[in-house]
Amino acid sequence: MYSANTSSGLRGDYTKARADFTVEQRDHVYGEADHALWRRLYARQAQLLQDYACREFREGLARTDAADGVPELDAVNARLAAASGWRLVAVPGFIPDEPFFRLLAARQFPVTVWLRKPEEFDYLVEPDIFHDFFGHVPMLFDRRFGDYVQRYGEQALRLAHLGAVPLLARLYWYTVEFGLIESDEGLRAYGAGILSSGGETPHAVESPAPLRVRLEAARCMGTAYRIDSFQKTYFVIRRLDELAELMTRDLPPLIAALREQQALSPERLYAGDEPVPPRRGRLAA
Ligand code: HBI
Ligand code: FE
Repeated sequence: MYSANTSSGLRGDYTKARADFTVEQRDHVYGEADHALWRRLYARQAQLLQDYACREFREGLARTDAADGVPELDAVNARLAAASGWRLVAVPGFIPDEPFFRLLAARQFPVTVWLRKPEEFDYLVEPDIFHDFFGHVPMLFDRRFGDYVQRYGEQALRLAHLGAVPLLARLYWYTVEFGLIESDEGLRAYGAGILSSGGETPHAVESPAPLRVRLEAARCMGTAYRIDSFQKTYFVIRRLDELAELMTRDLPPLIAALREQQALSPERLYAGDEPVPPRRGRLAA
């Protein structure tokens, strides 16, 4: 059952949400058409992943056991808790920053309950359960990645009074959503925004069009991002441990310096950048 909340401008039913913005997933009914659409979305992405997703994502996805229909979060929670201590909670859709960070800091990942419509197969603006679950949950099985996301939530709460949220949001965007990793299998994606998108998956890894640079905290937090097109710059890590390490750095001085600075453009390189070449593949020039 879909209902729109028009006062917030967000899609989803926020009327039954608790103070922490969580809801009961079982109050949302998925029909056979939803399950069929899920299976189509899953099949398309799962086939791309073999070539484009990092090993940890592929292994995590297998452990979700969600190929056959819209998953029940509690069924996955038993396995996820044992693997990494994370727990999935249902939310009506996009939630405000502070409750979002509180959930992450408590190792609870918010998953939107509603699924897109068939005509939105390739693209939608707000996160739905396919993006949130298929895109984000596999990596949460990895303890190193899970530690990063939890610490991100903790630091965002701690540093919000310094005006850090827009800067940290860029880091989240360019890692959790659009991150690439150069592993023993070559360049691969781990970001949920990439791996839940049929078009952006090959683009991010193989297209000669976007820029790719080695992840550096200040460079990444200083760079503006696009929400209406494929990314113009991707940041590349070498090891998943790098991410949690970023969150143990002394961030307040970095935040103070960056707040004074104009946003960097995602459409050009800057002095000191270490460029990373695309992987040779179907999209190579
Ligand atoms: N809420 N459900 C949901 N999903 C998100 O990814 C999300 C959110 N609220 C805030 C938010 N993301 C971002 O603005 C923060 O990362 C800054
Ligand atoms: Fe996301």
